[in-house]
Amino acid sequence: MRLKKRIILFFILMIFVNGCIAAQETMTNVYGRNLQLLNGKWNIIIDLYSLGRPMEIFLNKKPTNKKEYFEYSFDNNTYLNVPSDWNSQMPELKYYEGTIWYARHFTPYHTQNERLFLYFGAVNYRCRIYLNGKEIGEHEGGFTPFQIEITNIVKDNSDNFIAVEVNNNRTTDAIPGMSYDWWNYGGITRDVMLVYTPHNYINDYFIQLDKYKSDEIHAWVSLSDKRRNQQVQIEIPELNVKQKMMTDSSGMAKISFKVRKFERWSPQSPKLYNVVLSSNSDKITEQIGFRNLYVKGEDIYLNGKPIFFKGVSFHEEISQREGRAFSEADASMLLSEAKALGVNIVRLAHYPQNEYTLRMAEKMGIMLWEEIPVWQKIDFANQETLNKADKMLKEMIIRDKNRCALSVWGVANETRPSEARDKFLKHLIDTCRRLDPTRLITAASDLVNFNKETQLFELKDTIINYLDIVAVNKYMGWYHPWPMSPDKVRWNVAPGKPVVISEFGCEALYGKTGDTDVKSSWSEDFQANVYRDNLTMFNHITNLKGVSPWVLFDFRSPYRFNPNQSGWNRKGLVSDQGMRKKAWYIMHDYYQNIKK
Ligand code: GCB
Repeated sequence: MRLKKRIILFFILMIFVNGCIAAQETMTNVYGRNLQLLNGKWNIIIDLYSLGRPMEIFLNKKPTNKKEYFEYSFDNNTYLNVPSDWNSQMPELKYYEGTIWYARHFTPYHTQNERLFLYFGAVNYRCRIYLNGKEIGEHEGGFTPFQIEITNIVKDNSDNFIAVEVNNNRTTDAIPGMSYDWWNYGGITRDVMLVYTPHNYINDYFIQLDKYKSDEIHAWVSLSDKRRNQQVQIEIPELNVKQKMMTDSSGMAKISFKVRKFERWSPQSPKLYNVVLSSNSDKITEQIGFRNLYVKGEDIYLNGKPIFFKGVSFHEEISQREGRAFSEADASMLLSEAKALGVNIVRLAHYPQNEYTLRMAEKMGIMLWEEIPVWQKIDFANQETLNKADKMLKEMIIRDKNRCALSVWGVANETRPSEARDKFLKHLIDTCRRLDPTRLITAASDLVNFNKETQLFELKDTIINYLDIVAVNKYMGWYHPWPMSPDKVRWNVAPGKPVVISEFGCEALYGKTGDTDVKSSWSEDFQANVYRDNLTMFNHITNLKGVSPWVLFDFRSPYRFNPNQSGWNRKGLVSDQGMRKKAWYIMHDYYQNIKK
């Protein structure tokens, strides 16, 4: 009996401890809040053997008498910029995978009327947070935000010490897994901030136009205080909208209302409206666009008209700097080059990118496809891995669901059918539809193959039955030889559904010339020819509703050992130094000639 009691007590304690330690669900629109940025130079300790935790270096002890000494100190004149990866900041960290401790002091300007949260835009890959010597939270997943409430533990208006233990070791149970075709940049790679909110604050909302109807807006707003009968108001001043609603017992208020005469968001005219949400204790503003988006038969419709996705992908990387993109200026650089190519959509490869990038894309009239890094070779049979993927998906949707430019959620890239994989992806698709029934869902597949009997390209993967758009990565002329001349190739892939070519292309070293038929030349001419051939093939894919070449910029990859690559994936239409290759002009012309 006593033992039973003890076991129960242990579990209660565990629930309590875990409940305290895991980071909480993030608030939506953090940049619309009262913020104190903690960016800048942080002291660091490079902890190759991960000894800092057992040594409790987060206590930041200093000798208090002549006999005392400690084998660490953060007052070591060693700094890293936050936000940024660590690899690009010190030559000795270029290939580093392991643990680095970040630490700094801060003083919050906090009053009794407010709650205070620590918010991290992203830390790659896992981290633990310590405030004034106590562990207060942890997070796993390198590309999504998390927050920890510190209202009752922070020292108001005085000095506080924060330490963040960051580790980017690759593990089999992680997402992504053990190897992937991009650089494993470690560190605190996005903004860190203190967020001040009222006690009962608007923690989440979702406001959008009906999927089909052009005059009906749906909105729900959730307050942090989960009580019924609290009044919430939504205003769109430019449209003379002022709607009041009441919360239910879960603290959520819902409403649908008609709006006449307004401009829908589109790539040609990316109109956004100021939306003001208020409750008795809180008020938050942001810009939101409205558009209809759905799939009917083999077509994708934007605002009631069929649209062709003119796409491109990029990693969150500035090639010239050999580092992670992390600022608004970086977002502008990446998106401007995409816009110059003539795209109407960007596939954010292969993970949620900075919120700056999404907001800027929306203003520039670029639709978005966003995905979580379920990128090949994931441990699909592992329930823990599924839990992680599910959490990442939620974190991404919570952050970005109000971006009307966001058109497609991607749940996976190039996975092989199996019972475990199917269960895993179906679970993610269900989560996606539950949290956001409006967006189009896809998963990129590389399983389109030539069937010698039928002489057709076919795709055998039942997961496509659960998707709105069937996305295909196919490198004809590069990884796969042509079985016949490109103009003779015919596809029978997912009839009745829209197909998008989510990757195609070939490697080329900028400035290299060569014969168009010599693959090993790594020449721009060979690459240009591969593009011409693929575009010829696309003309004959009847349900093709979009293409997205891989990739906009040459990017760094530990995967690539050819001397022409030496650590770079050279499939960029633009080189690592920002020079456009011949294939860029072919793609540009192709997009110019598509009117939809
Ligand atoms: C793919 C992957 C992408 C790679 C690309 C390549 O299929 O989705 O992440 O970088 O191929 O270059 O091989």
